[in-house]
Amino acid sequence: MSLQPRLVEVRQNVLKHNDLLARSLRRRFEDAGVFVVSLVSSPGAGKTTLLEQTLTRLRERGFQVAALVGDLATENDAARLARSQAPVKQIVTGTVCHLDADMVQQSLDEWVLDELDCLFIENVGNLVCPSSYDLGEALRMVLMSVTEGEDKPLKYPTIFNTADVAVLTKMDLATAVEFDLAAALYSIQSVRPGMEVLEVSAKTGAGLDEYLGFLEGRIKPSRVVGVVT
Ligand SMILES: Nc1nc2c(ncn2[C@@H]2O[C@H](COP(=O)(O)OP(=O)(O)O)[C@@H](O)[C@H]2O)c(=O)[nH]1
Ligand SMILES: [Mg+2]
Repeated sequence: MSLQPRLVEVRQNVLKHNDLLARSLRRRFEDAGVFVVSLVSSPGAGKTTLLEQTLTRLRERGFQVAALVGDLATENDAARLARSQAPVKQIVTGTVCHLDADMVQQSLDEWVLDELDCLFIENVGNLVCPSSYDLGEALRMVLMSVTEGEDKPLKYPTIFNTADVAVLTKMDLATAVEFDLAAALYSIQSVRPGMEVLEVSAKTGAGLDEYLGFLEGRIKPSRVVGVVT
């Protein structure tokens, strides 16, 4: 027997296990009334910066939010996100270039999901590996910063195809890097026709109200328990 078919078989088994677990996670999240959002992008596109703002502002608006964050090494991002006062856990993946449903499930042990309105999962910065792993999320957000080049969706179509919404980040730098918005939108629509695209700057706050409105519209309004002061 050649080695190639065995490798394919193992990969299919891993994905099948992940898909089954993700399906049960999704049911668990739905039963608990938790809206789960994952963030995927290349390293440095601005996931943690936007997520810190998201957690802070949703808390101010009365939502109970929490976050899981994956990285190959360091707990740096968890420390940054914890400044929002939301519960945060870091998943250190070692050599693994993506989160999987097992990692998410294990991280939920100490949390009471019923008490949450929204759980965010920041994936490892990578435009390839995360696309194959369902985490049981209700919404997958792919971030693309204006400094990365307008053709990234054409080069990495799978991550855009598996996402539900695209967020263009660092819009405050658009002019400086001669970002071509029309070309970027064309790239996104080429691989995922009809995809909703939001434009934000976590630095200046531009676009954040519309972005938060988009999220709020998807988090169950019945889960709002009052404004946190
Ligand atoms: N100018 C600008 N810089 C940003 C913005 N968002 C993030 N950054 C910077 O981009 C770098 C990477 O951000 P980070 O949130 O760590 O990205 P991540 O690796 O995707 O989590 C940091 O130096 C941030 O300060 C933004 O909206 N505007
Ligand atoms: Mg990060």
